[in-house]
Amino acid sequence: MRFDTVIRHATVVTASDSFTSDIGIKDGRIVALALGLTEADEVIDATGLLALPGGIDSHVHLDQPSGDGIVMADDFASGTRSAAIGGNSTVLAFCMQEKGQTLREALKVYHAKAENKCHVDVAFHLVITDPTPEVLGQELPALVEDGYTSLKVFMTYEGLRLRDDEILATLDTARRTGALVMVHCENEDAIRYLIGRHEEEGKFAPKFHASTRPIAAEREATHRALSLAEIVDVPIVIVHVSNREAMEEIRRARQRGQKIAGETCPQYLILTADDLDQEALEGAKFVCSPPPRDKASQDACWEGLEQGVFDLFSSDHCPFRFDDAEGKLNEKGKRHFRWIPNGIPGVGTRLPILFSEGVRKGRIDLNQFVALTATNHAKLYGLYPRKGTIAIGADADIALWNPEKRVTLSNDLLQHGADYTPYEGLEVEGWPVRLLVQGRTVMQDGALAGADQPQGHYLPRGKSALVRPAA
Ligand code: DUC
Ligand code: ZN
Ligand code: ZN
Repeated sequence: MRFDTVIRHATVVTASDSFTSDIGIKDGRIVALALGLTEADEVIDATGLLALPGGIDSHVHLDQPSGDGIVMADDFASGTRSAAIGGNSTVLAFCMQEKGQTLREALKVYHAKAENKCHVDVAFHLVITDPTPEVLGQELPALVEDGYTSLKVFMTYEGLRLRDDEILATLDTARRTGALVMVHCENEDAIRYLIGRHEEEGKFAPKFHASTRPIAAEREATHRALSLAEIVDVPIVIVHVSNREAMEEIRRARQRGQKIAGETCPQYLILTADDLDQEALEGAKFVCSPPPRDKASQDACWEGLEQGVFDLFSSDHCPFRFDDAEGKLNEKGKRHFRWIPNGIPGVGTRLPILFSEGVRKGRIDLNQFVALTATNHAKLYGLYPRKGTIAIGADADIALWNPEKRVTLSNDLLQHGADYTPYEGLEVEGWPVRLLVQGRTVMQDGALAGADQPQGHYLPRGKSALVRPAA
């Protein structure tokens, strides 16, 4: 057979195996894994490189409305560009329902935002902010059938948070339809109370973002979300876990027999609350929710990754420019932490950070790396086996990594829309040097290939591997 592309002499790594093979690609798919493949229009010599499934970042915010006068730093073009630079072939972005809006209307808006802009493949999670009987009873079941098989609910943020009875109703719809619910777990009332107390005490600096969102507020909400899921008998994903106490709630729920997925993110391995405590509002660069904690919490998150409490390692890329009146340093944000938009950029740095700090430092092995960054995302969000692995018939989404390349992270490399990276100056070992998405080279040596013609596809999805077939 003559292939479109052959990758030769690669060390192929999947979530379960590592082996030497050539990879034959035809019509965007992997069609052969064997030694001695040569007949191809294009031959890529991967001697000394690892061939990993392209990263799947299942927690990315792009072009999302973020409050009066605030503009998210990445649209679908710049966000997926940075994703490609960082070795990702697929991102799952959020489609935020505005209050009063139907989900179909929201999807129309987000499809338009993404159309002809994406450098990698994309899919959408629905964010449910207005769970009316029509939304839960009619729209959502139809949308799940149409391939929108996951949704997110918030327990914090006025205007976004759902009450417990609304969460229960949403979970019940998920159970009936086979959707997977992601939950942002922080206790809004406790946070409100603490913000009020901080205001009385004249505490307005960025560092107080962290002290108004303590571990107990995350742990309590995590426990409550897990209890609500138990009551309805439905699997959920606890997203962006920042500390041991929330992680242990997941472990205990699993021991009770619940089907739960857990996610953590680079910020909880690398940053601490001390990063928010800096001169000249510099701390605003690190404001995200839940906030980074302390060294013991970092160690706990590593333990969760090593021991499989966490299935997912995602970026929670939610970028705002720092030195910008529409970003972190907006007029109100300069005076009070509660107006600093929550979120940090990270889609371009997620994989190198876990590769370097995790694999190269011996905390996890390469197969765990692949599971945590690609395969589990595909399985949990209904993209497997088309995505997330290197196998016959899968999309040819392949990241070629130089495992020894040393890079000092800097904002210029990442090509996102933010004017900073929270990881400036961090040295990493291991770097993605080439990325194929559905057989096309999209990134090579830190630059986009064919940048003028984004060719990422929208991906309708099947149901999560965590979801049992409806009884
Ligand atoms: N939750 C997220 O998932 N991302 C950014 C901000 C937030 O609160
Ligand atoms: Zn969240
Ligand atoms: Zn998020």
